[in-house]
Amino acid sequence: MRIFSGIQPTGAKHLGNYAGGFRQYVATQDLAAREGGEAFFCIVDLHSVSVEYDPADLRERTFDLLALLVATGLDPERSTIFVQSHVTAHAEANWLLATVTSFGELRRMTQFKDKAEAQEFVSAALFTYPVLQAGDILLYQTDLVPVGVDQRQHIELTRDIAERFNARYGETFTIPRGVYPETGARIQDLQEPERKMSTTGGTEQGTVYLLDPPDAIRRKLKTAVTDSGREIVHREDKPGISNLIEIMTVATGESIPEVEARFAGQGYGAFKEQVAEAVIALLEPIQARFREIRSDPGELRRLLSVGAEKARAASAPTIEAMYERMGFVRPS
Ligand code: AQP
Repeated sequence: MRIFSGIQPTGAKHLGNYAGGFRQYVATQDLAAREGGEAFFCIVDLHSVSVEYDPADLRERTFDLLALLVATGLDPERSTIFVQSHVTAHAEANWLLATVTSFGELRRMTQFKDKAEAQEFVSAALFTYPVLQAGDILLYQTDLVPVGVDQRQHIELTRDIAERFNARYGETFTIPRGVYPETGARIQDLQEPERKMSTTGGTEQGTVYLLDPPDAIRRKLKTAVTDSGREIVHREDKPGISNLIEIMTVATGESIPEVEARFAGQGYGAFKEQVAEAVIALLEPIQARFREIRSDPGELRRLLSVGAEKARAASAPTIEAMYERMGFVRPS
């Protein structure tokens, strides 16, 4: 069994990324170990440059993200953690797969539409982003892709691209399946609970960053938008409280009914305080590990070169098969 997921190094990582990403990476790393499989986690720096960014910032954030992946529980001995641009097969697969992806498919991607609206300069890279993502996944003959539900449309497109390539050139790719968490698959912005918590599109006060100090977390949760009424229940007409309940499940591992039962009859104010304390308890040990790991750049560089080597070896047979089946003359 092969697991693959990617995460962008730009921007400060938030609780939504933890719920749909980091937390699931650790769980699937364990699953891969139990099943005798392999897990690959990729810092997708090529994706990050599809929107405006600062090169110096990208460099620092790449190391930050590596440290955070390890601090949240990934083990570089058991999983392959690597940087996308260190494995050139990703850029090559992007071009080859673009030939079996239609303009119409890419135009329908809601992430492109949302992000394009927010950009002054809409790059061609932002438009073709899902093709690069499909290549990331398919190069590793991936079975499972742990992600948040915001990525569902891209995963479906990846499956379509893989099926089309297989039909046209012969069986080449495993058809991957998205893995979405039962709760916390889409954490919403605390200030605007109808929008997802996001690096580029959210509000500062409504976004809990994984490296936020406890006071900031308390302040953000305290001012979280709630709904009318008093009941602490997970219901469609209560997006604010439902979001806080989901955050509580992510922080403590409880189910939604367990959180509802524990806080039945209590007011919103007390509940928000308890959610803040649970998030702080979750993040404090992660932050301490992060600081320790991040302070050793030599070790981080070593981890990256080990990861790149493993990822190159794992992806090489697939990119070679793609070239062969598409009729390219290969160097002897
Ligand atoms: N709000 C969210 N709830 C649950 N999961 C989420 N993910 C992102 N937001 C939420 C999941 O995090 C993983 C990494 O996503 P990414 O590489 O796209 O990182 P990002 O750019 O920091 O994510 P954002 O905030 O979603 O960025 P923008 O603003 O660019 O749209 C993925 O598995 C994703 O599903």
